[in-house]
Amino acid sequence: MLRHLWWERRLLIRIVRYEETGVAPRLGIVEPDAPTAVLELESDDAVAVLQGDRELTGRTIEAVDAETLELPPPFELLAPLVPPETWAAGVTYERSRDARVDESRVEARDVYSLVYDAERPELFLKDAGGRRTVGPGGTVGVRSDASWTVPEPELALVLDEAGVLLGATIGNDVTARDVEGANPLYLPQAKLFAAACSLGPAILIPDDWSQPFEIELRLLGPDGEIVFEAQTSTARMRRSFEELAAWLVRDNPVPAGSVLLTGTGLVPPDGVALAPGQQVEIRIPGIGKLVNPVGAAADLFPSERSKTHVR
Ligand code: DO4
Ligand code: MG
Repeated sequence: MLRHLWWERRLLIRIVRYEETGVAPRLGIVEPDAPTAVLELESDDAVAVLQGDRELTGRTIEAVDAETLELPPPFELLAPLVPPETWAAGVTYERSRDARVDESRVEARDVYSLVYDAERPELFLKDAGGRRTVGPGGTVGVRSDASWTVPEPELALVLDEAGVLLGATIGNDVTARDVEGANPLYLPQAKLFAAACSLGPAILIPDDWSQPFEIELRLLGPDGEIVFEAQTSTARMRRSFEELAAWLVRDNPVPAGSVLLTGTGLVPPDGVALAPGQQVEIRIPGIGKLVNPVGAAADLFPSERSKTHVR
């Protein structure tokens, strides 16, 4: 099933964004039949490209790897777009509900069970203007006042202003679970800090949104040892992508090109916490592999990480 999905999805269009030293970022299409060939696009407007503006310049760049889509120097792969807003859905998988109930240190644990079953989903703002977001290879952050930070591998939807699904990429909703567990009102502090979000490596334009996506997580230690690995499928989500997008844009002027993370179904065991020196790898067959080292959030303010900031 997995291989079948991969085969079907590899023939679909994927969009990447990259820069060449000293030149403004460009967009490219990964050649469906040759998954390391990046065909440069005339347009630098990701929404227009997702909506069909796909004129090519004629230049091709060979990626180093078909999954990470890493590019050779002087090119650098960036997050596939700079979302004006990045939103996230929460508690869309049973695994996420159970983990949050367990982590809660106050008598508010019911909120997670209630929202899992409710008609209205949990939706929260994760970032604006890409200020807290890094792309492929960028370092994701761990806040200094948290002791239990985890990666949250999620399918990320790119939306137009009406909430129509334009494409899908990989997102990491990095979360300070001890901050979240201390009190649900601390959610913005548990979720928003320097480099708390990662997107990439490509935006896939699926031809059938009803097909589930497999999501694989691997957390590697400083010597490359596997600290944790697991996989899930969006088939385990309690809500559909369209349902989440419709709730998000209801009476809410979300700009085109905004991203909606769809929730995590992969939660590491309680003893596992992100730490500088580790590396997070998230793979979604058909989209690619998003790889990010882990560092201290305090060192990752936009001015200090201009190379990795989504820009
Ligand atoms: O309610 C807290 C956030 C949940 C979340 O981010 C998730 O389920 O992915
Ligand atoms: Mg999440």
